[in-house]
Parts: sequence; structure tokens; C-alpha cells
Amino acid sequence: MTTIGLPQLGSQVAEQMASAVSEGLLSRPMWLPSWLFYDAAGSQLFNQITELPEYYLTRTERAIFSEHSDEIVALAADGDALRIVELGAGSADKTRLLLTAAVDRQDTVTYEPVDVSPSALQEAQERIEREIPGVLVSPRVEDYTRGLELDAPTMGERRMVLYIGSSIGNFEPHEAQRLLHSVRSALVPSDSMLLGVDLAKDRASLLAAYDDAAGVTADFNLNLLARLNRELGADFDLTAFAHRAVWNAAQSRIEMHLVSRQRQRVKIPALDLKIDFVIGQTIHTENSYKYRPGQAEALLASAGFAHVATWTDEQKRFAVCLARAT
Ligand code: AVJ
Repeated sequence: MTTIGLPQLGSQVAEQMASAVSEGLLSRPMWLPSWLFYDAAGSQLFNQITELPEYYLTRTERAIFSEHSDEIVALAADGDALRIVELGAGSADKTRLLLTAAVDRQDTVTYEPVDVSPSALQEAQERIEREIPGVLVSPRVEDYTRGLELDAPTMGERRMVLYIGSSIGNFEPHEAQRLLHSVRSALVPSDSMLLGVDLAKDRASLLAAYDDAAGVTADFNLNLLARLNRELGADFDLTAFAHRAVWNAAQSRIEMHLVSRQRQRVKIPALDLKIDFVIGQTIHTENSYKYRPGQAEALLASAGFAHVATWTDEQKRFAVCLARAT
């Protein structure tokens, strides 16, 4: 595991957090970036979200992998040995299905998770090496949103880059394109990319997935304020804000907001800020874009990837696209 540069990454995160929070809370309407959700508590809440009955995304994508992993791996490898790179270490629970399929095919596979969190990477490495013999985990501590660097492929080896779980949904269309472009730049022709996107569907299912009955998504959203309290000494009263999910059909995205329940003033000493809220004033905390059929393929094509295949579930809730670098 690489340790060089970690302290630097840590303070970079703190700096990015400070500047994003001041910028966002001084803007009108206010906003906070969704990457701030994922501190230890937020990551745990997100894992709980993935198990909620309303949150169909994770289980639908997992079902697609259960059914099609062998075919995905065979198409991506195309007769060569496959190396699997994943953007975001995640809980690697769905990735396991692809890794197992790769090991069945070629006995050993190198798995390279790329993440900013050394602890997430270490956890993924330990779990996967213990549970799937034949997988060699080679983690990379890197912020892939600022460009991706990969080692040159060896002879007879191809890379498949995974960007699954609808992670791309957090990006504006132009940012998503830029991200795929930077992935393409790190690859050579015949390498491939596997992209998992959530599909646009009826408003009720979407709203339920982002405003569940048990209130876990509300806690996830509010944890962002708790994090500002913990890390910046802010004095947000979590009971004075409500969670709100909105389906923005024109932009094809679910939005999450925090809504002030009262007039209030919040202090953030570390940023030397005092923010006043009126009743109903909102902080926009997340966009989760939902793709139309064919849209992911078009985005991949515009970034230099030729479509190979798309898999979806019976209800067309989620899509997984494989595309090859050209
Ligand atoms: C991790 C970005 C895929 O957009 O569905 C879950 C995050 N936000 N519930 C998503 C999230 C609220 C999730 N992604």
C-alpha cells in the first residue's frame, strides 16, 4: 500500500472542504458539494441506504452482475488477460462478482481500486484478498476526478476500468464527459470501460429511493451539517433543518436539499462565517442524474469509447454499459 503523499492528500481534503463550504454557503441559493457526504459516518449511512427496500439501485446493478459477469469479463478480455481498475473503492460488494468471474477465467487477476481514502482502500484490499483467492489487490491513492494515471499495460494484458454504482450520476453532463475523457486518456485502444448508470423512471419510485420511510437518507443528508460541526466547529442545529428530495424532470435529476425550518443564524468559526437563514431557505446538497436509454452509450462515444454491449434489468431501472477505447 502506498503511503507517500497521504498527509498531503489529507490536508488537501481539508483545504478543499474549507473553500467549497465558504463558496457554497456564500452563494444564493446555497449549495454544498456531495463529496462532503462521505466521512466515516456518512459512508456508513450510505451503506445502509444501499440495503433499503426503496433504494433499488444497488440491488438491481448487483443482479445484473450476478447474471452477466462471465459475459462482461469475456467481452472485455477478448482473449487477453484482464486487469480490473475501479474508480472509487466502495464496499466492493458488486465488484466481487466481476473479480470472481475473472479468476474463473484466468486464475489470477490484478485489481486496482483508485480512491482518495486510504482506509477505504485498505479495507477493500484485506477483504478481497481474504475472500477471493487469486485476486491481487494493488490499491492507488488518487483523486480520479482530477485526472487518472495508470501504469502502462504489459503484453497480453488489457484493462477494464469500472465506474459503477451510478457514481457518474453526481456529475453534470459536461463534467461527466470530462471525467470519461480523462479515463480514456489513461487507456490504450482495446482497453475498456464499464459504466453503471441509473435510468430515468417514474417520479414516485425515484422520490421514494431518495426519501425513504426509515429516514436513513434524511440522516445521510443531515450528516453533512454534523460533519461541518465536527470538522469546522460549526453550530448547526440538526433538528432545525429538514431533508427534501426533488425530481427535476427538465434536468433529469434527483436533487437533495436541506431546508431551514426556522429563522436562524449559524456560526462556522473555522471559516470565520456567520450565515443567516430564513424559514424555508435551502442548501442544495446533491444532484443524482438519471440517464435516458442510449445516453450513457452516447456519452462514452463522445469520450472515445465504442459501444460493446449494454445490460439492463427487466424493468429497465438500471443499465451497465461496456465500451472499448478506440
Ligand atoms: C453514490 C451517488 C450513487 O446518487 O444514488 C444515495 C448517493 N444520495 N442516496 C446516488 C445517494 C442519496 C448515490 N451515489
